[in-house]
Amino acid sequence: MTCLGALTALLAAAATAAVRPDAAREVPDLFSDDVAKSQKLSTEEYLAGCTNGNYPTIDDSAGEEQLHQPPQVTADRDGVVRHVIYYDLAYWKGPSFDTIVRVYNGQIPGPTIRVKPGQTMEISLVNCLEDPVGHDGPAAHNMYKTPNVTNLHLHGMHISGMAPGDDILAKTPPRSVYHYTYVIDENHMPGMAWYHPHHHGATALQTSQGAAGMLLVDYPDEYPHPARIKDMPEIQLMIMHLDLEILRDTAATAQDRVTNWVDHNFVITNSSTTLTDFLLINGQFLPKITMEVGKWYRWKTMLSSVQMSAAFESQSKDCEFHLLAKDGIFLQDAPREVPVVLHSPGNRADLAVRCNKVGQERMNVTNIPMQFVFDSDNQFPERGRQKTDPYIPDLVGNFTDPALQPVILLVDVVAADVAAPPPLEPLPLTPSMTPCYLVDLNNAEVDAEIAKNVPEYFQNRYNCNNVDCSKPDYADICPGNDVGIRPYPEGQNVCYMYGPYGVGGDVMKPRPFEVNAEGYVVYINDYQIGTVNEIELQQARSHPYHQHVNPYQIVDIRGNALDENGDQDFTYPGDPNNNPLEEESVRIWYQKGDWHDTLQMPTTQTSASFRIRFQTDQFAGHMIQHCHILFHEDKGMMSQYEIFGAEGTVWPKAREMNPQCLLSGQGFGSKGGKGKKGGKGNKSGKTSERKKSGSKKK
Ligand SMILES: [Cu+2]
Repeated sequence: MTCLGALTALLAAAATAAVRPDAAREVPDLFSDDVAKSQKLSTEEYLAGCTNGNYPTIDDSAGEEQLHQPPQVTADRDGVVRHVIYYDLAYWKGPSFDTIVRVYNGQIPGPTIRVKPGQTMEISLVNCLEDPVGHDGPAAHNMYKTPNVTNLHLHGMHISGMAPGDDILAKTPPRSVYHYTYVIDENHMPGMAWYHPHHHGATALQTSQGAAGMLLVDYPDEYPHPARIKDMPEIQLMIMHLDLEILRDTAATAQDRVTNWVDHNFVITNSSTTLTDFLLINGQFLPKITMEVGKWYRWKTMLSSVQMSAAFESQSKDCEFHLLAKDGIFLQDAPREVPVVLHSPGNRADLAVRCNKVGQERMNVTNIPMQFVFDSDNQFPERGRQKTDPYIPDLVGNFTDPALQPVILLVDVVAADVAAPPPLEPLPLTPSMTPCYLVDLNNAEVDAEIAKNVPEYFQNRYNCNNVDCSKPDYADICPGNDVGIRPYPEGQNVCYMYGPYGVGGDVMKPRPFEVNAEGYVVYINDYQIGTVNEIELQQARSHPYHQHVNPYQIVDIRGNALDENGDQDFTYPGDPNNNPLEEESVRIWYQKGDWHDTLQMPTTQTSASFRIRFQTDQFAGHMIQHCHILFHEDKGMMSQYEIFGAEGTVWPKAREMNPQCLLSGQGFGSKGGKGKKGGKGNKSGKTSERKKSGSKKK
């Protein structure tokens, strides 16, 4: 029923981090057995499992308590992971105040869903909320809206972006059920993903209340990991940022009448802290874990934040962090010793951790400089001189501000009976452990392949600004435009990426996320399936770039020095001899060759850029991309690429790059052989005609 390795690890972890004994609510068991679970019920039957006004209380008011682990959901006997997610209200007693939240299954975070490569997941999302939906209609487009409409996104999974899979354009209105089916390929990289709502206009409001959970792709038994890695006790740490004051604005605009956020008076009723803006772990304020001295543990950390970035380190340096994977993809040079653990919103880290001195150790928030001042009237008032002092609170992407909350986690390091294990040996990702969609794309042969497929590199740049119809840049989105994009009223603050189509940021044409009567048609670029492609992420420090469906590899990191006037050169690509990552801990964390699905650069250099490469592997259709500051996404900083061609097509050269890489359909540990769709190149597949879309401009 469950992965034995995972179960062993969980049992081992149970001594240090108990599965929540006081779960706010038992999820109703609608099914008598696994066979019954495979059947779909009626909408009424699912809704009968909602709390229907009888809200549970989640009590996280106490600080410095033992960390709870979320409940774990695993596959049924037939290898299908089935789960019902109730999106419903709960009363949350926080460390400083109480409030009403919308959460998954009455818990913060939601249950951890565990799946293995080759399995299928069937998730029924039950929206227990009632009408009205809140602010809606054309005027609400690219604004905070419809807080009671929801959907589900599996962040970090290499799966189809089309229904009934990870289609984030699908909607689940109040009192309805949506059935997702996700097919996970045999060659899917085991690692960490997570799930959260992704209904445009309500993504930030919904996710930031605690509606999020971990999704772990477990290692198959055959995975050739050393036993010492497999047997490390696992500790799941979902770091969450909750800032009531920011959410109050969002809730007001969205006409949220369900929570009490709009009218919340910020009276501190609980005694663990007086902060109303804090980082929680698994919903708890400053929780505590216990570790035996010298023993290795597997920390699975992630940041479910809609705005703030976070970094932490061991205060006394008596705990070691060895990074194994980022964003669910194993490092080529694992384990990589890292002095600081870094997360932008949505990032995950898989770490081997040990503490070497008995006593209490603190995990301290660090002060990595990256400041970006929002000032939409005067875009860059301090261009090149943005190390402002005093620190301005209206920032995005800060990894910083230890003054806000200096410590996020306590570790009680206790004496152990057994001798400490020896240091970790190198754990390189061997060729036979690499899925073909993750082969190294960092060489000249690939350059030639890219040049063939992409005449011009696509440049991605994001921005937020007030619409100014006196400027020609805004012509396309102002009233009277002729390109089929909704006109925005003068002065509306809108977020966007730059266009035009197929080119991106080299021409200053704002392209907010757009719909029209025929559906979502404002693609920003298209890619042929089964090819390698490159994107330059410009001004990459300000907005974490997240891409659905296909993860990407960092192939270049560039910056530009300041000139004698203190101004920054905004020429792209930047200077190859200028690494903009000023801090050593940051340079260790972000390296050429690393894979990510969400990427932001902690630097003070405004014009710093990354180049990324990815394969358009297997999945045709929509590939969404957006800023993972979800407030920006809701305001339009989102777009989609179209991947055209025959579903199932893979890059034919992957096996030339790495003859042992795992093809689609080929499981880990299998001895060579062909996958079920093995070797199907873009020449052998039947190429579908590209969809016409009205607002495309080339
Ligand atoms: Cu952003």
